[in-house]
Amino acid sequence: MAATTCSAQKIWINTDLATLDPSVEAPYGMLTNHAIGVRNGKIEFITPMNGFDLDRVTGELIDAGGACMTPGLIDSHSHLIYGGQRAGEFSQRLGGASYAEISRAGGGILATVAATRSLSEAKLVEQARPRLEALLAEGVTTVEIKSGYGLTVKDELKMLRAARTLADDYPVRLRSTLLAAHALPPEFQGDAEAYIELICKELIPRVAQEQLAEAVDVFCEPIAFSLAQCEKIFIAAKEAGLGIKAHVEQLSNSQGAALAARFSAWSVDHLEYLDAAGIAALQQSGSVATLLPGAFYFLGASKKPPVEALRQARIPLALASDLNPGSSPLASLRLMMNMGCVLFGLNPEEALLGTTRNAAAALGLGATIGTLRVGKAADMLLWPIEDPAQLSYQFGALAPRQRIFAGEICDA
Ligand code: DI6
Ligand code: FE
Repeated sequence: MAATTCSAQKIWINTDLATLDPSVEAPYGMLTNHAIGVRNGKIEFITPMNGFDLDRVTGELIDAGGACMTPGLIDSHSHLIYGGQRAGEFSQRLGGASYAEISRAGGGILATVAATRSLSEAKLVEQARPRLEALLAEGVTTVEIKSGYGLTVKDELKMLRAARTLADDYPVRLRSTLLAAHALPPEFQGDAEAYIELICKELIPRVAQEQLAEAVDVFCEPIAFSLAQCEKIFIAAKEAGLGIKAHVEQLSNSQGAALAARFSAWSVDHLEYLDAAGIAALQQSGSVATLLPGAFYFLGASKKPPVEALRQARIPLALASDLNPGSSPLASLRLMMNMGCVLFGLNPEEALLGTTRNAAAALGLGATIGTLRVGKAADMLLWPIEDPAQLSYQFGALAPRQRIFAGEICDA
């Protein structure tokens, strides 16, 4: 085999690449004993060590010593900007109250809304720092952050700006999502339609114009917003050129997934109550089904999402943290991979796909991140593992040996 001339800014040699690339026909898209070069923040080449002539290489060489490289992890669903905490509610639930009961009694999301409204953008950023830092330390290189605890034009914009200010301080890609339809704010009690109108006529156009979010999300549940209300929001989001994501079928079967599928949603999330009609609709739309085992676990839910039916229908599955103060105060995507396997029956390869390739698609970023492939962003992790299944199997005492963001090494 002819020697390859390889030129790049940085080249990792002697590494097993879990590419997750569908064109590589091996579990995890594994390419053993390869070299990977990066230039200008992107993957420049991938080549076998066998036939790779070190004398014909230009670039800084980094010997991975046989370690395994994966794409950076992507948390495609989080609410990590918020004020305060809700440990009191946790105790109430342990005493027998349900999440929906607490919510109807004015606690729940509205308690966090009050705390979030009372904080400045700078204070919100400070409170969120440890949560983002925890995700980054375990290998997250892209995070989605939702608004939804402001519920006024001013406070929703404040949350979205806080998300941007926070992310600008770290080597991480941010996707932000407007979730104004998270709960009905107290000022609009008894007039949900007026709030929906405010979201559609004022908030969505403003957020699109100021480029403060890339997508719009809704909480489609009897305790939150109806199908008809969510549809109005999707129409406004489409008109504004924003992506669509949706919290659906978490606490009830409300047919929200089928509605979101009609609008070609990037993702539909939760899905414990998803039925066959919802699955058929997702097959048509190509939307990602995002599972959130943290919320299932933390709320002590018993109904599981229909994983086997989703698998049979070949719907891409993502796993995300849903990091939020009420239903998933769990700042770990790796824990979600473990829970996705143990609680929902994913296999470790599906769990890693769910936090890389399929998570990228859930953010409309399938073309730029999520796999190790020439031309994609060089967001990569070098792990002290022998088998990529360890990333789902083991929790704690396992962190990336090297975290590479846009081609730059940024160890914690
Ligand atoms: N579903 C959830 O699990 C979270 N939001 C949502 O739409 C809960 C948010 C909270 O309780 O603060
Ligand atoms: Fe959520």
